[in-house]
Amino acid sequence: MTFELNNFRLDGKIALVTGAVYGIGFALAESFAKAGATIVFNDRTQEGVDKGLAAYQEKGIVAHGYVCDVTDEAGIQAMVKQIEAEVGIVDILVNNAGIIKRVPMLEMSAADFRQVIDVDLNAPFIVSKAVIPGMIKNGGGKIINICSMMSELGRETVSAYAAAKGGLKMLTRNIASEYGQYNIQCNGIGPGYIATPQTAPLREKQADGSRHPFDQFIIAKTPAERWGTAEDLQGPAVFLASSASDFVNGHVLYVDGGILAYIGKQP
Ligand code: NAP
Ligand code: GCO
Repeated sequence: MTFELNNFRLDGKIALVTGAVYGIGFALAESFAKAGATIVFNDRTQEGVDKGLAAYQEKGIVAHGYVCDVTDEAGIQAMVKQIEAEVGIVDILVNNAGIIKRVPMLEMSAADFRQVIDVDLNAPFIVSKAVIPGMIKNGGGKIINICSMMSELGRETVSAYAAAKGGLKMLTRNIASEYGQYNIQCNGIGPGYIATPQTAPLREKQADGSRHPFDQFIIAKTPAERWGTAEDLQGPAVFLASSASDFVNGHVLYVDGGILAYIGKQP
């Protein structure tokens, strides 16, 4: 295929971004809409869906919102069938919905560990399984799994999250391996440390007005010397959702300001 700038466009495509009422999911959906895609998203509550619809409307985006918990396999199967009937077959799936529990492993209950695995790893399996048949029927599709620095690195208190995101990297490679023959590309995006509600506790100002120690730590570990923004992820996501990446498969694209390449600033 000869290169055209239009290769980066998403016109006529239907993109499902899970958990995209705010945060990274919302930013990715916004960029997909700017590239021409029709946006579909879900949240666990009608209140969340309504909040999301209003937020998209504020950006001039007419999105389609569905109430569904990504861990509910029957619910996801029904939601995807409803999307296919009401909007159309999903061309692009972003498995974005995710949680984290920051608890020292010896203090973490097995139930909490399982909940993180359920949302961050089992759910991408469940949602991918629901959309792949339509993609095969459609002649292809794009799946983007939102991985993490913790797909490569560990740190104290995030054992469940790292196990899930490490597994999500391998699920990405396996979907790529199993469904590449149907012109489905499955890749990951590995964000660095991004300023969203999920990381707000790590950036809280201290009582004396100083920066949170973890905030200072991340600045020292990032060559770009800043936290990422959800907008930093938009270009890489549009690339992986577009025909410009049709021969990129099973890859995790780290968008981390250089963290994984860097030993860290000398104190
Ligand atoms: P966030 O601000 O906490 O947003 C997470 C989203 O997922 C929310 O919309 C949440 O909806 C939704 N969600 C959670 N559990 C769900 C479930 N069971 N069913 C449906 N939706 C559910 O997180 P974020 O920072 O935007 O992160 C988004 C993704 O990027 C996550 O997978 C995260 O692990 C990953 N990530 C984040 C960073 C970072 O530094 N922020 C870096 C690397 C990777 P509710 O409002 O209903 O809870
Ligand atoms: C943490 C952070 C990280 C980020 C992200 C980094 O507690 O270490 O929440 O896990 O969310 O995953 O890529």
